[in-house]
Amino acid sequence: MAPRGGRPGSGDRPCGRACSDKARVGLCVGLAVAVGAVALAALLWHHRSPPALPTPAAYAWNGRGTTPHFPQIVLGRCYSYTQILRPELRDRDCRKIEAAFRNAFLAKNPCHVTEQDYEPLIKLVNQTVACDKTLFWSKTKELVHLYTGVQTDFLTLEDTLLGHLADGLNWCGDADSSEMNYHSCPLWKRDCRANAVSIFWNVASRRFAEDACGTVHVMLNGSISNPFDKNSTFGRVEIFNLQPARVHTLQAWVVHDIGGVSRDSCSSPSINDLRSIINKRNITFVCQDNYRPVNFLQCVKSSEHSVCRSKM
Ligand code: 2NF
Repeated sequence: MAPRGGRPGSGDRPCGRACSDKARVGLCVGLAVAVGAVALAALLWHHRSPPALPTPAAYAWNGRGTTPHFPQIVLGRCYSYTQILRPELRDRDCRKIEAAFRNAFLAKNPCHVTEQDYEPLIKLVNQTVACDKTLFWSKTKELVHLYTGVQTDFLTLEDTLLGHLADGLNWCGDADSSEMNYHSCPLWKRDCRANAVSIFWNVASRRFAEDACGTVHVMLNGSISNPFDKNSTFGRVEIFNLQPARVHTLQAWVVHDIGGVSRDSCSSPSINDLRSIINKRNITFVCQDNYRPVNFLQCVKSSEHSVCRSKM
C-alpha cells in the first residue's frame, strides 16, 4: 500500500510536482492570512485607543493662569460696585454680567478671542462718564488711583464698572475645553499680542476714549525717558479714539518722583510727539508739570522730603 503523502524529493514520489505546487499555494495563503490578521489587529488597536486630546494643562503658555476664583471675584466686584460704590448702577444684572464676561473667552483659543466677543459684556455694563471727568494714564497706575481715590469726580477706566471688574486679574480658556485655564495663559509679549486679556483692555480702552467728552485728562510719568509711549494703550488706542466733535482739549499732567531728577517734561521731545498727534486731530493740547494736588498725595508717602516740607 502506497504511503499517504511522502517527503518530496524521496525516491518514491506518489504525487510529484502537483504536490509541491499545492504546498506553495498553501504557504502563500497562510502568509496572506497572517499578514491580514496583523493589519486588522493594528487597525482595531488604533481605533480602541485614539490619541489623547490635549487638555488645557497641556498648553504651557508663558503667562500666569486664570486668577483663582475668577468668576467669584468678578461677581463680588460687580455687586460691591453697583450696590455700594455707585448705587446709581444698582439695576445692573451682575449674574448676567459675570456670565457674559466668562462666555467672551471660554471654549475659545485664547489667542483668537475677538473684540466682538466682549460686545455682550460691554452692552450689559453700559455706563456714562460725565464730560470733563475722564482721566487716562500711562506708567502712573498707582499714583493715578491714589488721586481718583480722593478726587472721586474723576474716573479712570478702572474706576468704571467694566475696568473695575477686570483690574489686576488674568483669564483665559481653551478651544478644547469649557473650563478656565488656571495653569497658564498667553503672555502678550511672548505668546500672542491679541490674547483674551489684551483684547479686553483694547476694547475697554477704545470704548472709554470714544465716550469721553469736553476736556479729557491724562497722567503721565515724567520720571522716565519717554513719558509718552506710542506703543502703550494710551498711545496706540486711546488718543486715536477720542472724538474731536466731542473732545475739545487734552490736558496732560506730567508727574515726577519726589526727590527724582527735576525735569521740565512738558517740553520734552516725547511730549511734543503727543502734542503734535493731538493737534493734528483738531484737539487742543495743554500740559502741566508737577500738578500740585498730585504732589500733595506724593508727599503723604514722603513727608520728610525737603520738597514736601516746603509745600506743606
Ligand atoms: O490693567 C489695566 N488696568 C490696564 C491695562 C491696559 C490698558 C488699563 N489700560 C488702560 C487704562 F485705562 C489707561 O488709560 O490703558 C491706559 C494704560 O495703559 P498703558 O499701556 O498706556 O499704560 P502702561 O503703564 O504702559 O500699561 C499699563 C498696564 O497695561 C499692561 C501693561 O503691562 C501694564 O500692566 N498693558 C499695556 N499694553 C498691554 C497690552 N496690549 C497691556 N496688557 C496687555 N496687553
